[in-house]
Amino acid sequence: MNIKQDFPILKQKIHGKELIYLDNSATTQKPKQVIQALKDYYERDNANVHRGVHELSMRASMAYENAHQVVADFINADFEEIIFTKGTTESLNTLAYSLGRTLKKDDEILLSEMEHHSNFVPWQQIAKEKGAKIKCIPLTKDFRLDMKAAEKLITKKTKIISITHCSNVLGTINPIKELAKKAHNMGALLIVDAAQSVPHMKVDIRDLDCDFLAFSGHKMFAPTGIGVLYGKKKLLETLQPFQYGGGMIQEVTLEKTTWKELPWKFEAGTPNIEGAIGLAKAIEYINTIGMKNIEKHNQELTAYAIKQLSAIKNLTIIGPKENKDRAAVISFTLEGLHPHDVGEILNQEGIAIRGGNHCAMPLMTSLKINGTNRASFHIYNNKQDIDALVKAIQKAQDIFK
Ligand code: C6P
Repeated sequence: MNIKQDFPILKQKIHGKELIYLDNSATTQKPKQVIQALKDYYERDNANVHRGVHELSMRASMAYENAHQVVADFINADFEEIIFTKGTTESLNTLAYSLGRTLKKDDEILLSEMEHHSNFVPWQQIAKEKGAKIKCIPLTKDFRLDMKAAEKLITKKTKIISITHCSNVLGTINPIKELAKKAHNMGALLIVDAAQSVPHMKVDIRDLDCDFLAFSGHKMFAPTGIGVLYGKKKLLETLQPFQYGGGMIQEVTLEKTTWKELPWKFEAGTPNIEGAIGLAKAIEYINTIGMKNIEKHNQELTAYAIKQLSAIKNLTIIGPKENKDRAAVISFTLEGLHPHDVGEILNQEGIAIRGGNHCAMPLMTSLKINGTNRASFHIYNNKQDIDALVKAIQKAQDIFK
């Protein structure tokens, strides 16, 4: 199967060189199947959803509802438990606002040092408002969560634990099942930031037993502006909506308003219909290749990349070196070179990687570094891409010698 052929954008040259796209943790490229689904929708079915009895509105509504079911099946949830948002960031902010309202002074929210700003700042802000406290699980020397420290940090005061499933900087995959058990033993809720895991591995919310889970469509071949908030039905039923408006109302009187049933209660306003349709198509695309095959391909590439990069002089990998519980995200620093300079040289070679703090400043502080370069792989990458990366890094080292 030549996967690269499914991605029209990859056919171009950058600065006269074949484009090698290694910035998949930022966003993935879109296969022609997803692009075609968006075109078909606008050429055939475009209408607002749940607001008309005309043919187009019914078609759009059916496609939009079907997308909820496709996502539910993908992560082993129920239809009512899938709320569409504009991405992981909005999903986590929704929780910080809705769940945050229930917090009291001196309640504790447990995060980790490797959180993305989207899973850090919303909690920090709501904690400030409520007089609650933020605690952070530190890292071990091999870039994993310090579970011994976590054990001590999870107490009766802990009300919410919100942790990334996979670090967007380190590639570390965290022991969510273990954290869920510890959280529930203390009566706390476990939220999972799955922005970097759902696109790369089978995620089953019942197996993980998390209470909420957030992810973005654009990191898994779907358009930007569509994301998911999964929540256990019994918890979503008790939560207050984050936004109010059309589409989520059962009845409004001068005195009070009642909400529609789940998931619509949390989807105020005209939703991102094309995004939802694109996400359903992207999941169909993933299922056709098979998540197990994707996982295997990405693991093999990661192992190869770690081996090749480790052989480069003055290069330090910032993340676990072994392949177990680690994803296709490799951060590295180069002695004496600024990540942006490296990124610029690689760009001249047609290679797209990311450099900087990756929206994870608390992690940079904990590691005592300003930033890293980061190469992240997906299904259309191959060993030749990694060989080209290695060559370009060596060129950057030669230039800045
Ligand atoms: N990380 C990266 O290059 P949004 O932007 O809402 O789709 O996702 C936010 C987010 C939340 N958690 C994690 C672990 C993430 O990696 C991201 C997005 C991108 O690493 C853009 S900063």
